Amino acid sequence: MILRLVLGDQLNEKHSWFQKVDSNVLYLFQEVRSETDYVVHHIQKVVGIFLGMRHLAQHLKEKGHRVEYLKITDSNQQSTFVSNIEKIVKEYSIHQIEYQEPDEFRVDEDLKSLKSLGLEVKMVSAEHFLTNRSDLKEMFVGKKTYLMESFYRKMRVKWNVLVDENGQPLEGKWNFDHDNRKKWDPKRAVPPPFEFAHDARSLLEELELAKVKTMGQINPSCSVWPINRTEALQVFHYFLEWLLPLFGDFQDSMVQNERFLFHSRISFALNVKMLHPLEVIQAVERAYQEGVVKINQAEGFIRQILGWREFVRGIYWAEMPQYAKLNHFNHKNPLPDFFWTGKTDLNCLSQSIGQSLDHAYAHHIQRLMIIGNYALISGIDPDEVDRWYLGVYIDAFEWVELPNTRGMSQFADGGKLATKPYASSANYIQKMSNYCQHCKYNPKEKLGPNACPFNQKYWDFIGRNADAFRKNPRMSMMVKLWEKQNQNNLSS
Ligand code: FAD
Ligand code: DLZ
Ligand code: SF4
Repeated sequence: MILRLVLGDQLNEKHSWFQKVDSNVLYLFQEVRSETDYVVHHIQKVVGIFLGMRHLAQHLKEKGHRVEYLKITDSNQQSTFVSNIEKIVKEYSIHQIEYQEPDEFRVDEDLKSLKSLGLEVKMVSAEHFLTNRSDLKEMFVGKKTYLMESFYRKMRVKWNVLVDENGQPLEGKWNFDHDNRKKWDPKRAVPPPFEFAHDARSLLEELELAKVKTMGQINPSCSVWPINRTEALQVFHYFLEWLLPLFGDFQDSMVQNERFLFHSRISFALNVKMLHPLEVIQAVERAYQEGVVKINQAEGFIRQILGWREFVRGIYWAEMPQYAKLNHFNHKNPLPDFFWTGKTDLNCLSQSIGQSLDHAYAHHIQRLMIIGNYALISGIDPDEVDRWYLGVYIDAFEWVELPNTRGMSQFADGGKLATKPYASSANYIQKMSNYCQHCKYNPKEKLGPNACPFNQKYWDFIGRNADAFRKNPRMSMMVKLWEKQNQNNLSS
């Protein structure tokens, strides 16, 4: 008998494995402590994954497949993937184990150890990504840094997306970012999020019984996160119809009490493979071809998936395992307690962390320019920052979380991924959001009790790294400004 593993982020009912029923194949799903406990996860993330796993297992059973499902409360649980597998191998006289390429280095290493069982062990494609693990490394061999834009152009040509028959970009440009990112219009209404009635009550009791430690809030009967392909497609189609036309315009906006704005919320569905990136990209390209959206909206969205998503995955596999230890600035400060409660007077942080804890979601700019920016300029240890990001977001899996957090946001890789640190004072936050209007601090003040803490922390960050930043053409201007301020302070 063949044992096939289905991991919690491999919920792809369209995988070729499932297209033929074979009574000699046993599919194994495992709810295990090694996965619930490697960080403190958001409760909505654990529930989303477990409901998704349970749904796919049930769907496969109904189609006639043989399925073994280990629940977190089962008494015969061995608590790690490998120890459970060893037990099942004996129980079912398994002669071959197959698994889909795992997305995490840690799990990849664990599953390699299955070879020691003396059976045939085969790793197959997860049939999801648009690049192989090693493609990016090969593309940038001998280079010190990776460049998203050149990678992205190659991907556009390779997958024939928004290019003409000569491989040139449609409408003459590869990147339409300059046409996006408009100022927020306060009179504009945001469509409500698409929601599902899910009954998570018995699962929540099981998680409590098993004493799984989690963070954040959950509504046990209603969720914005899909748990199967049908629901994932509903979220995506809702995005196409109601949100995509304004996605690019307000991509970087941040608005008091608006959690999702015009973002798609498909990252969870993509990362657990309920949706395929190419179907999403091609649907958006079609919306452009049919005149439903302009090129800037379509290209801006496609770049995130065809470009950034594949790019960060390539960096993960090129740089692991050493990437997870990098700490370029040698930051050592602990994560403030308000990351776990959202309770702080800094309104932008209270909004962004608060919604992360309430919904397991914040959009890109909140993650980068509010929460990540604060951690960076405060000198917080990237290990602590990583653990928080890996736990709190519904879409957080290490292959995508780590390069975004440790690399792009904390610059802990010294610039392999980003050409400069994403650090800013209150100036940027005031420009891109209305958070400052609801805050007790003054974004314009640098000193005194009402001064926004982002200002003091930002200039301190520039000052303590002045020597290094002077050599970076994208940062040297800020060092000059910092020197000028110091001179003025000395002479006043
Ligand atoms: P949209 O804004 O609608 O974008 C569409 C899709 O593009 C997303 O669903 C996602 O699949 C893809 N995408 C956009 N930006 C990125 C990016 N930088 N890297 C990879 N894919 C991208 N994304 C995750 O999926 N998991 C993470 O753990 C994660 N951690 C992040 C940490 C930090 C510090 C930052 C700055 C970004 C992180 N991102 C992560 C990227 C991005 O914030 C999320 O993909 C996005 O907010 C998900 O919401 P959405 O589906 O509404 O995205
Ligand atoms: C994130 C997560 C959690 C919380 N629990 C499980 C689990 O119990 N079983 C499982 O198969 N997967 C889980 N996951 C997702 C895994 O962390 C993910 O499948 C691996 O890291 C492979 O990338
Ligand atoms: Fe954030 Fe400062 Fe603006 Fe307050 S004033 S919202 S702390 S940037």
